Amino acid sequence: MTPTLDELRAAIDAELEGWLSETLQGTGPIAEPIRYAVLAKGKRIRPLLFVGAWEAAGGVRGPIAANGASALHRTALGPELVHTYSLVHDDLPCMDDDDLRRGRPTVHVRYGERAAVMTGAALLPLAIRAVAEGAAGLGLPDPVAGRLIGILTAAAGSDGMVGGQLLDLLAEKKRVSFEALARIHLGKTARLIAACCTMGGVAARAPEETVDRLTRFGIAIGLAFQTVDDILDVTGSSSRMGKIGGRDEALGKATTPSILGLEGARARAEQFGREALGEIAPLAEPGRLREIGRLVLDRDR
Ligand code: GRG
Repeated sequence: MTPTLDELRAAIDAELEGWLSETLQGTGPIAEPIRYAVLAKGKRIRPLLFVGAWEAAGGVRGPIAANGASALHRTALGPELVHTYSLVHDDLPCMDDDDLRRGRPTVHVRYGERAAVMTGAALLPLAIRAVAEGAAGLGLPDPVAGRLIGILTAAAGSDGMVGGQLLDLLAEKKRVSFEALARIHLGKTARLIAACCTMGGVAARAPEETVDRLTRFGIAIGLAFQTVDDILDVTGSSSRMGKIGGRDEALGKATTPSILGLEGARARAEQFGREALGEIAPLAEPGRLREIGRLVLDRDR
């Protein structure tokens, strides 16, 4: 029986908890803020997308070893750990300076700035380790494991998330064109989300045409995700979101609602959603990705 989305999220949470406990044993005081950051209540959209893409690419129909599910979920931890690092650093006073995240004080508020910088730095190599271990558990040949790590690190780096974050900071309090905003969203958010989808296809050993479809799905759903994030920053409830709303306006950020208005932004998110769903329609098992796509568009946190 295919697990429901909630069951899959619970399995990913269990893998996170179990793997971190094992991996951080004996690492000293850095273990506590790492666990605090990672085990907070995140939506786990990125690991869900990885598993959804693997299913969509036909991975679910292939032979899975007895410990295959755990290995699959371990590989899925890679993008979640990169994402958590980005949240910890994004919240720092020198970045967006936020006090609340995932419903509780941010890592620098709870443990201090030095610990928060080191927590983020430690999460990145942990992410690579999770993917390497997961790929080995799935029995993937070394070049495929290397490709998975290459996809994740490219999306996280100067040409992806870090580069996008810098563009985002440089654009504060400036007039920004819609095209420039799309570049920021692509870099800071959509590249990592797309990497989850590409990695799912690669881990399933899918044909390149399928992997390309999953990447295009991921880019479109990533752009939808950031557009909805911008909308929620204006309309969402802080207690529901677990972070303070209205920060974009306070920081003078360019956002989709600030350029297109709320209705225009909603229409844009739906358009990205349609583009995304069109990409996966021909795939073997697109059901899970469709469900996650709807969740991205309809979310209130
Ligand atoms: C400081 C070296 C250095 C690098 C900075 C901070 C950073 C790299 C990048 C920031 C990228 C970023 C935080 C983009 C925003 C993406 C976004 C909308 C995050 C919220 O994701 P959710 O809603 O969060 O999935 P949960 O908590 O559910 O996991």
